[in-house]
Amino acid sequence: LRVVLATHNAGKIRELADPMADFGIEVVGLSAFPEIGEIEETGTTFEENALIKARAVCAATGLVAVADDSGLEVDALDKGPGVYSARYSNDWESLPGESVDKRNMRKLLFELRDVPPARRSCRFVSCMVAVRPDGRELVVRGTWEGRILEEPLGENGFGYDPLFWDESIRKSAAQLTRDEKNARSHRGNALRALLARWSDFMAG
Ligand code: ITT
Repeated sequence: LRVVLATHNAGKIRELADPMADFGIEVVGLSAFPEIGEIEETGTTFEENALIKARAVCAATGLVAVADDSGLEVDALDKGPGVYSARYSNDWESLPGESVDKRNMRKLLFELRDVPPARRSCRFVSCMVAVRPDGRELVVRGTWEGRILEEPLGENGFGYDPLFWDESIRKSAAQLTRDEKNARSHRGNALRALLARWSDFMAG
């Protein structure tokens, strides 16, 4: 039974596809369905947006769809950028050659410029949902606690990883291999919760 991963984010695909395949799930990406364009995320919570994406892709493909909606909650920013993490710096102009991820980090560092290390606590959140064509839905969540560095560190991962410091291992998320990140990340934790309930969800 094929399962479609309802994301256009290459970083998420890299982190999810292999562990799902290792679990025995035949994963197909959205690239197999070029007719499905950007899905507008109109929700105000990770759960709402994950459900919007998974329901739309399930309806368009007739396959079981899995979506991840995720983001960074910074306590000093009242848990922002949160569901707006991907779009955080859309109101900023890019420097020449600057990626959206880099521009997002530049804005975050600017907004936190007067916030000392002790008050830079944050967490990554991932809400992962699976939707079956008969309407059955499964919703799980994972988090990862850390703090925002004062400058980027490391080259791996995607998004805000170079600014996310995990004090328990004294490394940034971007200094971890994919497996090391999955072992502790919000997405890894959400995926483990999803897989723990997968056979019940798919039964019947
Ligand atoms: P899809 O909706 O197609 O899945 P997206 O990038 O728009 O892709 P989201 O709306 O869930 O996905 O936004 C998630 C953003 O949160 C992402 O673009 C990053 O900026 C940030 N983010 C989420 N997980 C992250 C991680 O593991 N490491 C670094 N940044 C992460």
